[in-house]
Amino acid sequence: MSDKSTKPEWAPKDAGSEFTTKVMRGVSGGHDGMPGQAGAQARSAAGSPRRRRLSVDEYVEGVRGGDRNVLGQAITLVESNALAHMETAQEVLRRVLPHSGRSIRIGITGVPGAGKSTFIEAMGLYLCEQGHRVAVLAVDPSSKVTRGSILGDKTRMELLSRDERAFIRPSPSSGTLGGVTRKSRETILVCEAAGFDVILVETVGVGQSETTVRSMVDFFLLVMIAGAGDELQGIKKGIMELADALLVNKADGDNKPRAKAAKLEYNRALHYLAPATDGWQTRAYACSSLTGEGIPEVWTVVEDFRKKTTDSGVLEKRRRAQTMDWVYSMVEEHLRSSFFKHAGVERIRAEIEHEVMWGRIPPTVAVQRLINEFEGNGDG
Ligand SMILES: Nc1nc2c(ncn2[C@@H]2O[C@H](COP(=O)(O)OP(=O)(O)O)[C@@H](O)[C@H]2O)c(=O)[nH]1
Ligand SMILES: [Mg+2]
Repeated sequence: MSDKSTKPEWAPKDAGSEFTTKVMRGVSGGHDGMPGQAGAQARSAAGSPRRRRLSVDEYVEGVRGGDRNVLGQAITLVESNALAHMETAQEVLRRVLPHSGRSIRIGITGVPGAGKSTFIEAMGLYLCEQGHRVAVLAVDPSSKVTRGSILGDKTRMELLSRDERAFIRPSPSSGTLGGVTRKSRETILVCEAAGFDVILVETVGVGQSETTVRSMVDFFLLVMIAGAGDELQGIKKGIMELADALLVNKADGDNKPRAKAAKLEYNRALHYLAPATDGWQTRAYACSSLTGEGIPEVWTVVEDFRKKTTDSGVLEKRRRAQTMDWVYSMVEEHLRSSFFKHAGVERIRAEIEHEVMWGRIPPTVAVQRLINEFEGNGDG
């Protein structure tokens, strides 16, 4: 920017002193208000002090041409929370959208240590050999500045990350699940436009992230280990009911018989559960991500799923519903944030909270007063 002021670049040109936000020099595109630590890492890794910002055309052509460097930058752009980037990001997304969607999106969940990352590497390498192009993303709502535990995983996906046909992207750093969700969904679209035909999404955080990842993928895989009790694995009926396949991993060495037994047991249990996908029976399988045994069979299951759900129209219906969910969850997120940022709401909040906590007004009255404030005067 030629403007030497420290006003943020998204401020209107004639903005006066009401814009109290200042831009720190030398910091470009931080994440969630964290002055770009991730960006700084990326820049030093790339060995260049500060990249020239690309034009929309350059982003789109780079992504479509499979330029990994530009793809990485495009994802950083859509992950950015800076308003100045959002406009470009949305334009890039709009342009790549017609080229997206031509992939199978697979979510992978399971407790830490189950072997998700190891499985992804084994599956990813197998798929690359089969001529596929594989993008690996992680969704970790708990990762804030450090970009999460996937950093440790990346070293485990060493072989895959060196493969030209694969692309590995760690979790976007963000404080909110909603933020992470938006970014991950948009990242999926960008990867698809770049020609990746298999998208593997690893849930890294435990708990809330399963439903989130389920809501952005076609096929959902629950990775488990034999021997550990179900409770230990955090496996609740609810999570099993989200899965299109259960995979007992580490079926190797001494553990092999136990893994086979666990597979049978899960298959029995699955009879009593509602399937996650219409017209598809969820089953348990066993594999070893270490030896690769059973990995091709898992892929056969995914292909079978894809064929069946494509023919029945269930896949398309799911994707349309997911897109609409996405729209409304973004609307909700927007409303929530404008509510809490609203000047009037901010002004009366403490007092109302106090009154509710001390039992002076019922919660319904508190809600009414907050909403009246929010809707009544638009000075926020
Ligand atoms: N024996 C055996 N070990 C495995 C297998 N898959 C993963 N592991 C090991 O289990 C540990 C956790 O794996 P990781 O992929 O990081 O699990 P994640 O937390 O679910 O991503 C690592 O030490 C892996 O080497 C497998 O199929 N067999
Ligand atoms: Mg992992």
